[in-house]
Amino acid sequence: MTNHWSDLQNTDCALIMGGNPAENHPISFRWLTKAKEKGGKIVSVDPRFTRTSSKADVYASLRSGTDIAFMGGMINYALENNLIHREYVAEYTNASFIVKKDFEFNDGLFSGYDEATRKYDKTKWAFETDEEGNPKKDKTLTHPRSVFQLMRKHFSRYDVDSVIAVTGTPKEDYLKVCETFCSTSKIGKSGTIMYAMGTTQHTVGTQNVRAFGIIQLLLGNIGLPGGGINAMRGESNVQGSTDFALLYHLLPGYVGTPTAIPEHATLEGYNTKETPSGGYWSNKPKFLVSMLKAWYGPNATKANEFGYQYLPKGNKNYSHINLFNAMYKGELEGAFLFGTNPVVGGPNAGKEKEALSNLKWMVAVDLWETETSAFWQEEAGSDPSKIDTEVFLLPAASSYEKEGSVSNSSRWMQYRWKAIDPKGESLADLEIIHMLVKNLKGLYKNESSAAAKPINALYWNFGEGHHPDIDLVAREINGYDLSTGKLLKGFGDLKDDGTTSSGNWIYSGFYPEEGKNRSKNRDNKDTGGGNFLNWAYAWPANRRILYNRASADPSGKPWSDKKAVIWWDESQKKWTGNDIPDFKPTVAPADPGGTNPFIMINGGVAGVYAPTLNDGPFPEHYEPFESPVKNSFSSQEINPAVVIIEGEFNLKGDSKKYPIVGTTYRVSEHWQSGSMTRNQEWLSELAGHMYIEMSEELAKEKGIKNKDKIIVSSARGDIKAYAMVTKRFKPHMMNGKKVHQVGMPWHFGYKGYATGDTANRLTPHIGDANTTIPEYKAFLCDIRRAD
Ligand SMILES: Nc1nc2c(c(=O)[nH]1)N[C@H]1C(S)=C(S)[C@@H](COP(=O)(O)OP(=O)(O)OC[C@H]3O[C@@H](n4cnc5c(=O)[nH]c(N)nc54)[C@H](O)[C@@H]3O)O[C@H]1N2
Ligand SMILES: Nc1nc2c(c(=O)[nH]1)N[C@H]1C(S)=C(S)[C@@H](COP(=O)(O)OP(=O)(O)OC[C@H]3O[C@@H](n4cnc5c(=O)[nH]c(N)nc54)[C@H](O)[C@@H]3O)O[C@H]1N2
Ligand SMILES: [Mo]
Repeated sequence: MTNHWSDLQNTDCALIMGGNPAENHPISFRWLTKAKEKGGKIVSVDPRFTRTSSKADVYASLRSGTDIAFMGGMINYALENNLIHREYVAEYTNASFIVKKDFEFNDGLFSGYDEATRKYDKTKWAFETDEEGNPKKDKTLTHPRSVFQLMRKHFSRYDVDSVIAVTGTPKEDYLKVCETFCSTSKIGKSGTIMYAMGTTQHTVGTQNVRAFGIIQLLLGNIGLPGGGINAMRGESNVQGSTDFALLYHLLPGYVGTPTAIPEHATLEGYNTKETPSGGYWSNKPKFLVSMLKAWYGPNATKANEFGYQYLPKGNKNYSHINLFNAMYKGELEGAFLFGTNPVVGGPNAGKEKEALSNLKWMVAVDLWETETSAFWQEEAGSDPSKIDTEVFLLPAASSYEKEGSVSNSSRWMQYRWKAIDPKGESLADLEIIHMLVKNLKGLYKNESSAAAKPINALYWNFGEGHHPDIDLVAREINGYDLSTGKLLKGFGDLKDDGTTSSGNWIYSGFYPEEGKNRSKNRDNKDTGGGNFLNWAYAWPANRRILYNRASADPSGKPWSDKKAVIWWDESQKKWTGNDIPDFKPTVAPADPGGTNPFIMINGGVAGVYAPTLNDGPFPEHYEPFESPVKNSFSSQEINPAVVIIEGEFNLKGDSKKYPIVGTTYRVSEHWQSGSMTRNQEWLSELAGHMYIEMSEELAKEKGIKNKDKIIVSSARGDIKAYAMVTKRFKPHMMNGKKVHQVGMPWHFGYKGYATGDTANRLTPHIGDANTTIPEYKAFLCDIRRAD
């Protein structure tokens, strides 16, 4: 989130699209209700009329997978009706930058496309630069090759009629959404966009979010209270886990992992290649070296590049779908599954289950025996005599049985104390890792092989015995001044010469020498503007609203007093306000850095044009991997930059055989793959069986009645479920063609009290062009009665 949960109370309009927070993020509604009391509006855009939609002032339906068309139309609407904050756009975004003549867009393709590799040469999208290498600008935004004019041209194709012919949204609903949300372009108003998996789980997921970014910048909504782009995160600590390198291509604090390219062969080479000349990332070498000092301690020296060579340098994409593809092909020997149940939660789950049987060994660490750790059993539909995988199940302690911090969507690191002792032999994940490391170090201590070196070098100083000292872990994350042994004040003090350490630079400052672990802060007094600065610790630097410099004009005066966050106080000659300023606060507004509110980005302004993405600098509508209609915006059917995994892992359905759009979602009563809720009697009673939700019109066409047993099929398989016939789905009209959509929860499996077939046996094994997140939200299927 750029903003945070309690800031939602400040919004004049919340556009909730690709998320259903009333069920999945219910705390948000505490703050949205306050916003509504003050006259704020809620807009819900979802293929299904959800519990969120039922609380909205405006609801619009769309066919799954058409969000870029929907948002492209809104961008066009804002530009054509001059509903933009022009000064903000000219000063704080790259709309004024001039793009080189090499940039072109033609029939769905940007310049630089290579069909054989399905990749773009992004140098074709570069900016014109002056002698010093800075982009040339035209702040009048009239230059024909300014980003602003190219954007206007690109989105002019998204006129209302072309858009609704693709999305299937009723015209009056569509116009009402555009009008309501674009009204936040007025000075003194702010609008927020709240999204989650309905946005990201698509082959165009990243560009869906980009479209949100563009509209929010045009409306001048980023950096303001009640504004921003707010990704509602999922699992309670998923924010924390991505901050701490859950993703295969990142080290802690979003520093990219070194890869097998020649430039990354040395630390110096890596730093030269990966450090931009401007923006806050120009400090990257300080973050990386301090992290290496935390990992390898005295074994990280200038002479050995601070242990840089201990880091693995692969060149493979090991995101979820690629990892399972590699497993399926027998490329992996073993796997540790810490708290994950892919036999229910993974795309094309039937095949992911088969992939597990190609492992020699598997360790599952979980509270329960899940469909995944039991994948080899007969109950799971497997033949145990044919499976050689050796499976270990280690019992894990639940969140109430251990202490530690979780970071929520607001970037708040919040400490939680243990409520009860763990049951039986179960241990905290941290204890399991601690024992594993100690044992590995013991095993390798007399070896000097390449594999042994990083294990021997690893500095693991969290206490002896089975129980690590969690306070020492917390201090290591914050980091030390190694010359004095004192804890650091923050990431501003990090150095690249080996004299500081920090396990994760973005968290540096949460545990300063003076005072205590600030994630334990629990003062619930509103410190101004709904920011609660003394509750928990928000990274970075306890800052609550990112890019808050953009809430004031270039001279440092808030665009409006109603939406003030920080401002330049001329009498005191300093920046002041309700939040920690998001730029170098010591300088006057006119000084260098003082007017560049997007400090992470080289150049200091936000990108309405993004020449770094894999699939183009502007979002463009493409159909999902499986779609019932032809793309009416160009002759490119699917995102041209998507990597297609060939073979039986990724069978593609034909729209003649599978004419219905399918989507998957969550319900309040269940949690994820269901282990945490299907094992609870009371929750199982509330939502006891797998079901498929469909419109009355579709049920009638198929001769299906409410509660009938039906079969849902896709190119990947068949599942059984109960029919739930509702008014919440309606067929969409696309260019005169009627297209039906069905939806289903993905929480079910055969274990526990509430059982049912697994929705993911239907979903395809394909992912977004930038992140490879699977396309769980739009695929093709068909339904029929089971008898
Ligand atoms: N009760 C409960 N709460 C949860 C979870 C849970 O399992 N149970 N899981 C947590 C996790 S890990 C996550 S990631 C979050 C996810 O939170 P959400 O993203 O809110 O979860 P979903 O219900 O999967 O999807 C949201 C909505 O997207 C809609 N949708 C489907 N296709 C499209 C589309 O193409 N465009 C648009 N605009 N909308 C579409 C669906 O109809 C659905 O209402 O929830 C978290 N909260
Ligand atoms: N079709 C479809 N599929 C989806 C999605 C969708 O929208 N549609 N959403 C996707 C999303 S957003 C997500 S996040 C994934 C989630 O996919 P998974 O992470 O595989 O699903 P979970 O059920 O959250 O798995 C968590 C497991 O961790 C265990 N657990 C709970 N607490 C602890 C603990 O403290 N320690 C350990 N070691 N284990 C613990 C639980 O018992 C459970 O078995 O699913 C994805 N799959
Ligand atoms: Mo998630």
